[in-house]
Amino acid sequence: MQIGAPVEDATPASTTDDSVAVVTIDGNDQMKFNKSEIRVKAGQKVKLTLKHVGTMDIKVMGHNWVLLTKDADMAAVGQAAALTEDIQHIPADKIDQIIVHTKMLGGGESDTIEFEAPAPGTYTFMCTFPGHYALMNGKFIVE
Ligand SMILES: [Cu+2]
Repeated sequence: MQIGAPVEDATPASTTDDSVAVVTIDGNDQMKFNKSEIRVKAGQKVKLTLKHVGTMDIKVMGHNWVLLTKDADMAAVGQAAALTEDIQHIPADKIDQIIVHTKMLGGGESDTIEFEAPAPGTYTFMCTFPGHYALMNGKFIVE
């Protein structure tokens, strides 16, 4: 290093590289997600935003985005979630089958979560609002 040379500004690490997967998924008043498949790469940080693009109330048409473990039983999680009193509908007795989840949202709301992509494989995502998982589910693929 030259003595007297101007000090260069530190270059910030790029945040637009492959280390972050930015994902947006919508849920609507027709009880549908707008994506049935989400692909990310192993080792990526996932920044996922769920948007409820409808107008219905959380108590009538709430949506969340719940990522299940590889060996989870979606129907069992969905049925347990329907029995929970809490509006979040995250069943305490099935929490070991859930990797990560957003908040439950009503129309017009959104929530962003960040998590590390799990090991490569195919996972299931779902909405745990009572009665929604049969229509509101999809594959989360880690390549
Ligand atoms: Cu839903």
